[in-house]
Amino acid sequence: MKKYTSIKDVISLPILVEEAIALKKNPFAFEQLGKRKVLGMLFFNPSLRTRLSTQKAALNLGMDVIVMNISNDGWVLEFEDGAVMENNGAEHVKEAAQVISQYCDVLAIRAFAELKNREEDYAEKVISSFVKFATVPVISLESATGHPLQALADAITIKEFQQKERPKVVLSWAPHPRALPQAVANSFVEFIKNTYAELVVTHPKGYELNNEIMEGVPVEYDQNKAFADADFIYAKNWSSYTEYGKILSTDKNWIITNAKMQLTNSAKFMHCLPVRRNVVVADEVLDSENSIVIPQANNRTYAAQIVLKKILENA
Ligand code: AN0
Ligand code: CP
Repeated sequence: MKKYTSIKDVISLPILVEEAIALKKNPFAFEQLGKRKVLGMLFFNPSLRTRLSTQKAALNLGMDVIVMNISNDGWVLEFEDGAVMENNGAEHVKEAAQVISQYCDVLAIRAFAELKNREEDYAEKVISSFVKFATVPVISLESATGHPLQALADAITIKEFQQKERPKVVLSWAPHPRALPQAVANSFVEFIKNTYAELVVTHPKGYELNNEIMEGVPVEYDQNKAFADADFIYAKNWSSYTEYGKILSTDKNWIITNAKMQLTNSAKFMHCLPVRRNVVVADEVLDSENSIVIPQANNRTYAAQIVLKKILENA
């Protein structure tokens, strides 16, 4: 693997999932592979799971890790080609990416959508500039439009918990007081489409995701209907893609409650976390036996570890 910024970098998702599950059984089997190799992580946004699980994955492979909260501690970066840098930008990504590449063997970056301009966000300015100018492999830790390490962990979790060959997996929009990116939902759809599961997406009108990503995936606007016979409910809020970055609904009927879960086939409940309790999902669901959000978060380590392993092996 030469980089990991989207599903396009994955040759076979089912095989990658199997390999991650095997690695989870024997996490220190490759502790020599990363010896004297450095993972550099740059965060433009906050993180708990991504930062710690990716660091742990690197340590399991014998790597050293350096981390920088680049928004707080770094120079403001300029991304525009040919910019006359009289304003905020103090350093161009051209230099920054090349310099950082001399300090590390793999570079991982978190840079969320700004949710102001759809074209700019979907052009992936930040991560694609680092891919272009860095001289080492780049990993996405959530970019403007995707969160591929989360989606890989989600695919691993579904594989571990599924009780039938073709489980019904429902991605349900849920309310949230702040405008959130579509990244987690986009990657979840792109990845789960590449498994044997039956995927259905449910959301209020106006929350349609990008057409290309949704190609071949049914949308059911009635959440109750979508939940019928579901084996997995994956809750996530996202802001509107069509009316870009807007909150069009805060309808509390979309909160995931026990009554909603009763409509399913005793579905497992999933969420990428962090989650706002009793806003996105009721305590009764999150605290129930059917909630698998904690093992799901644990799988972030093995998702990151299989990706780092493939990058280190250039396989
Ligand atoms: C972020 C998002 O929705 O993209 C990160 C999720 C992993 N969530 C929040 O900002 C709450
Ligand atoms: N799920 C996830 O990416 O969590 P963090 O934002 O805490 O890293």
